[in-house]
Amino acid sequence: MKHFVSRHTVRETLGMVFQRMSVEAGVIKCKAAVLWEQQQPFSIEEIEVAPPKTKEVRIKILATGICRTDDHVIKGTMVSKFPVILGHEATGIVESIGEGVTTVKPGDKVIPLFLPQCRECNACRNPDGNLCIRGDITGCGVLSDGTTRFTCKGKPVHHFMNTSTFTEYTVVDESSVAKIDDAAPPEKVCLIGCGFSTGYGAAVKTGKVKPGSTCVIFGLGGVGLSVIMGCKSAGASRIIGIDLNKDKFEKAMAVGATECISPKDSTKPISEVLSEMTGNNVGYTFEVIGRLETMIDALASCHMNYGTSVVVGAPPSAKMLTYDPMLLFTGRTWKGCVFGGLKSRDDVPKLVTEFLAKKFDLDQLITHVLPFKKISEGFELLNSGQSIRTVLTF
Ligand code: CND
Ligand code: ZN
Repeated sequence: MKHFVSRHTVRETLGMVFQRMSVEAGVIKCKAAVLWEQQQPFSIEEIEVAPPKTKEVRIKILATGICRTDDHVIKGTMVSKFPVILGHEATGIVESIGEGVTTVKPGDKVIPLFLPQCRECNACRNPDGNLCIRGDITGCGVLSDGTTRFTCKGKPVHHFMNTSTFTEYTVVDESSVAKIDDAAPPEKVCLIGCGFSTGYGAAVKTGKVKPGSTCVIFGLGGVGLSVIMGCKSAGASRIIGIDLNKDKFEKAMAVGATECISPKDSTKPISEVLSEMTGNNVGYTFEVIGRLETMIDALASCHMNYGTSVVVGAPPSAKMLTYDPMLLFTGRTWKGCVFGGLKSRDDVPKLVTEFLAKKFDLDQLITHVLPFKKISEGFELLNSGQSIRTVLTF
């Protein structure tokens, strides 16, 4: 009997040691959509996610939206290192935290932030700035210590824009995560992680749209529709949506556009069409596509003297613009913004609270909800012009 007890105790003790080791090692094996190379389909792989290092947070993803920016990497119009885990518009739960993390704890509902807010750099300290120095807009694909937390088949896999949400678990810097209200529905508020905030902020914060003004939005995808919602909430009296795909018009009208046109409907330049439609009174234009030609069209379409044009669409990498400087000489303002000019850690929780208070509706933007493993179907829906936002759930 004594012998049995002691053997049992040894086994128990060993079990406890192994358990402690696995907690200390802390590597999580889970599924992720890995993009091994550009122009290739996603491959759902088992990956290892290392534990969060100092000032890092490991997050279990609950829902993630598909944004055109992810597709820019697949197509090669946005620079990235490969292999990579894309995705930057999500909701999750904090699984564990690294040393020194004070602003979130395990169990918190959070939104990962593709634009961090360190609260220390010049952009963070300036009331008008938001492009935190810790952001990865050049596509390094690593966390702040220069390494990645993802491994697949023995190879390191890169991060994407500090977030990487097409995975069951991710690791982000503490400056790239915002705690949100626990009551927020994950499959909806994930859009506050990119599409909604980018568009809405571009109108209210960057464009500073004035009540009674006329606004024109080039591109009626998830971000463009969110610009419309921002223009409407700022009190614009005329909101004109522009898209080549007329199927987008119905949704645009439903979220606040007063009329919609296709550039194909006239042989005249779109700036002339808009000038005629409005009696030469377009106050604000927004380019929400990511094409050089439409950036110039949008600039030329706002009033030559007091108009403001905002570049929201992600510019194709390594491409240059040539334009007539007279467009600016006469007084137009030309701006751009990342994440709608918003300060991510401050503004994301506020927008979630406003959503819960029904100040705006995200349902209009979500056309499809699919299980995570159907990610490729989600991208097909985007590329065939059928979806606004597809949300993947885990
Ligand atoms: P999505 O592709 O859903 O929408 C673009 C819309 O533009 C579609 O409805 C197209 O039919 C339409 N379109 C395409 N070409 C033309 C054209 N020549 N003339 C008129 N309409 C056209 O994209 P999204 O809404 O997800 O994103 C829009 C852009 O915003 C995209 O470039 C994305 O990368 C960028 C973006 C920027 C930021 C930021 O922080 N600035 C954040 N997220 C996305
Ligand atoms: Zn995005």
